Amino acid sequence: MRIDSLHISRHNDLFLEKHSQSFHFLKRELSDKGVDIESIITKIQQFQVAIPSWALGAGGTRFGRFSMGGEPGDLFQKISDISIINDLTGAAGAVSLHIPWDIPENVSTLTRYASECGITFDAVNSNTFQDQPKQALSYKYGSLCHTDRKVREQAIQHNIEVIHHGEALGSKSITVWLSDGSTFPGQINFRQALSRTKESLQEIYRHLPADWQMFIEYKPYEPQFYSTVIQDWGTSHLLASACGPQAFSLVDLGHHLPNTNIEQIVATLLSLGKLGGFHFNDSKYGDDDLTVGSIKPYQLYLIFLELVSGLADPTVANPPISYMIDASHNVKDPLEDLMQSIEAILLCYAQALLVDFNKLNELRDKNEVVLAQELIQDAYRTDVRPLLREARLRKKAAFSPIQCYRENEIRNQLIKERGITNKAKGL
Ligand code: PSV
Ligand code: MN
Repeated sequence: MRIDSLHISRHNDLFLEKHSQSFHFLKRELSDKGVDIESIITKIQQFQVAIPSWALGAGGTRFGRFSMGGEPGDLFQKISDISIINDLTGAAGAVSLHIPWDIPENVSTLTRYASECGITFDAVNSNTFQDQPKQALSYKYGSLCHTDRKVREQAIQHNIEVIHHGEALGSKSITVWLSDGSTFPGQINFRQALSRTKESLQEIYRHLPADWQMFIEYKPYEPQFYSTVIQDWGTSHLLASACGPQAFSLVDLGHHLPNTNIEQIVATLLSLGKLGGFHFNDSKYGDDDLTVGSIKPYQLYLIFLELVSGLADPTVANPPISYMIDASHNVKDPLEDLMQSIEAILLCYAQALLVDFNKLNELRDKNEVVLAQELIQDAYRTDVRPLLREARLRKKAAFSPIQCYRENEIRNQLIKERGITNKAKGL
């Protein structure tokens, strides 16, 4: 289903007067500080984050799964759900597919439908962390790192097929996340596993179309609990460099050990020109995949400071970053949760855009610790919600996406349309 633009404009009308007051108040305040508010609004309007095809149903844990009803049963319905999020927020115009969870059948009808919905195809994701029903060889002991050449070849072939699916849809990148590693000391030879993984990735890279990028994720543990072959950004960078200029590292916020300084990793990868992709989520303990900004919003802001200043720095030769939300959970309506994540991302982005980085660097050069900290905290403590609302109103998206979603009883309509018990594929 699509959301009627009339419903959005009716919703917006209710807020226009109040919004105008708070927007103009903030505009005056920021203009007095020398902030170019129009360029910030344009940047907010342009910011896009892809939605994964696996985040639209109830996520569940290994202990249970609680559906909210009306889950999308196929790829068309998933794209339709993303178009609802995009119509309401104006910031989610792309889908990221995980294959084989979502094998695109009837490609021409699918791409036509997606374009009618205003949705494009972002990175395609391969899956060699699960065995599929008719698969010849098992990934129980790894895929690209496997000791058996035939298993490695099967996994390489799968990645090549994923690239072909992506080409048919108009994707321009593949994301590789491996669960390869070991659960007990002594299980694998670290050096050989790394070297086999490198050779396998290089083979996949040889099949990458000239205008494509390959993103390599890292993760310190889970589902393997003693070691993972690509445990950290350094290993991911080493492998991306060994593949070539079209290969990059991907930072997933949940893929770090507690207290890791992720913003510094972002800065380092940017200075190497090797930050390709970003998976947003939040975590309290491990790879919790919680709503973005729900646990550590200040960390997210510090990351955005590095993204904004790094990408604006003419000495940094990094391509545009591919952003995606990689969250999943059990207790919320996923569409509402994704809209909360989008809001959290844009808030930190807007706050980072307020910072005068020339001034910040002057303070840093003079070792003005207190003033440098004050400068970044001042931006973080600014309520930039009127800027986000203004950006949405100008795009004809909703003043308050979640409220508009509720007013229009979208979930109930989806339940009527699709039923209460259907289950989204994936995970
Ligand atoms: C792994 O934890 C991960 O972050 C990778 O991006 C996967 O492809 C995704 O989650 C879905 O399992
Ligand atoms: Mn991820």
